[in-house]
Amino acid sequence: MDSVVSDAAAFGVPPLVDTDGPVQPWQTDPTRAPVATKIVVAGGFGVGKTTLVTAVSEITPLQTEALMTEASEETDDLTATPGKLTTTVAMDFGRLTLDDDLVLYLFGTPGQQRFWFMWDDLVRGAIGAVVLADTRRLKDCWPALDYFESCGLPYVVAVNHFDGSEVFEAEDVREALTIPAHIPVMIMDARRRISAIETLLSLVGHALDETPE
Ligand SMILES: Nc1nc2c(ncn2[C@@H]2O[C@H](COP(=O)(O)OP(=O)(O)OP(=O)(O)O)[C@@H](O)[C@H]2O)c(=O)[nH]1
Ligand SMILES: [Mg+2]
Repeated sequence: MDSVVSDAAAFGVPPLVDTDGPVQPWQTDPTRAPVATKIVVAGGFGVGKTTLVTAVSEITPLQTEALMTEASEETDDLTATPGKLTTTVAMDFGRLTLDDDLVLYLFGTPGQQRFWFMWDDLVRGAIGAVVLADTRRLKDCWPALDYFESCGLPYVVAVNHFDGSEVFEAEDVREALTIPAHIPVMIMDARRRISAIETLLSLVGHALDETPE
């Protein structure tokens, strides 16, 4: 028996296609089954998680940004990112097709500590995580590193150099965070699509090395 997809095509039912973003080859060809993978983008508060998902997503990303008010002055330190007006209160969601039939579904975590309880749900089924780090606030990424170490999820570390921050080599950051040699650490600009995609590719490669089946 033919697949449900080709039966639907025989009855003139259009294939399932997003109305948003460019149509990908795997969306219109019923013979192709893309490999869908889930990736988590984590790290401390205001380190560039939403920026990364937005920069690479080929669909309009789902965002759950809330305006920051004086009420959070005591808990949210904006010294490093004075221009930041909003914060993620649930998650970011975006999609990126690599090599035509590898589809990455990207889930950005909320950075504020009071929303960390959501991480357990966000990481379920993920193949790996990108941990973003800002060299001015390196300790802010420790909770994410600890979290992925303890749950055994493969991760890479991506250093997001903010304007005016001192520029470090990836190996300096590895040493400062005591990241084991087999885990990729790279310098990235979350605002630049190509740079962010390189990070995601590195994670996919690392996740395959760690869990080849
Ligand atoms: N210079 C520079 N600025 C960046 C970079 N990435 C993000 N930003 C800026 O940093 C600010 C914070 O970015 P967000 O993407 O909202 O950070 P976030 O990690 O999602 O923040 P929360 O969800 O609140 O934890 C924004 O104003 C971005 O424009 C970068 O690579 N370089
Ligand atoms: Mg965010």
